[in-house]
Amino acid sequence: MHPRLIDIPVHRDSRGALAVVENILSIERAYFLFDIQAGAARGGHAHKALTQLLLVPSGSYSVIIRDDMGGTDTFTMSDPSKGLLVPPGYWREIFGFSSGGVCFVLASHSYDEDDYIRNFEDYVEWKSSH
Ligand code: T46
Repeated sequence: MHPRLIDIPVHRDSRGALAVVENILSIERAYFLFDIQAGAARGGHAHKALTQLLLVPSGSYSVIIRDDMGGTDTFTMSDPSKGLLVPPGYWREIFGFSSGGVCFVLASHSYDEDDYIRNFEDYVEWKSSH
């Protein structure tokens, strides 16, 4: 499975909207990026085993997904009813945060620094054996 946008069901009524993430991935951890400075970039790594769903509860940001073959996909996240499902083994860079932009992440596993590959050459080498 490649990284892809998925629809998040939204229940909207006169009071506003409620979005539900259910039965998409098994979740052990949630975290969010906020107060991101203009021009700052996050990510710049791949995960060996972690599956993530990236959401945008407010504002906007962009994500570049790279694979080891030079393939690149760019996703602009601005719709709370869309999530970016990122399976293990893809390089990602997160940038272009709007003022007040929040990247909310649902993750399949607890934090483990050993799951990160933070150097692109190491990532390409790791992919060649996985
Ligand atoms: C990702 C993007 C979207 C923890 O101690 N626990 C945690 O659960 C996380 C996610 C991070 N940290 C610590 C590790 C670093 O000392 O927080 C610090 C910043 O982490 P990092 O440089 O990895 O942050 P980002 O924004 O580059 O990446 C994060 C996630 O790490 C990553 O999984 O996909 O957000």
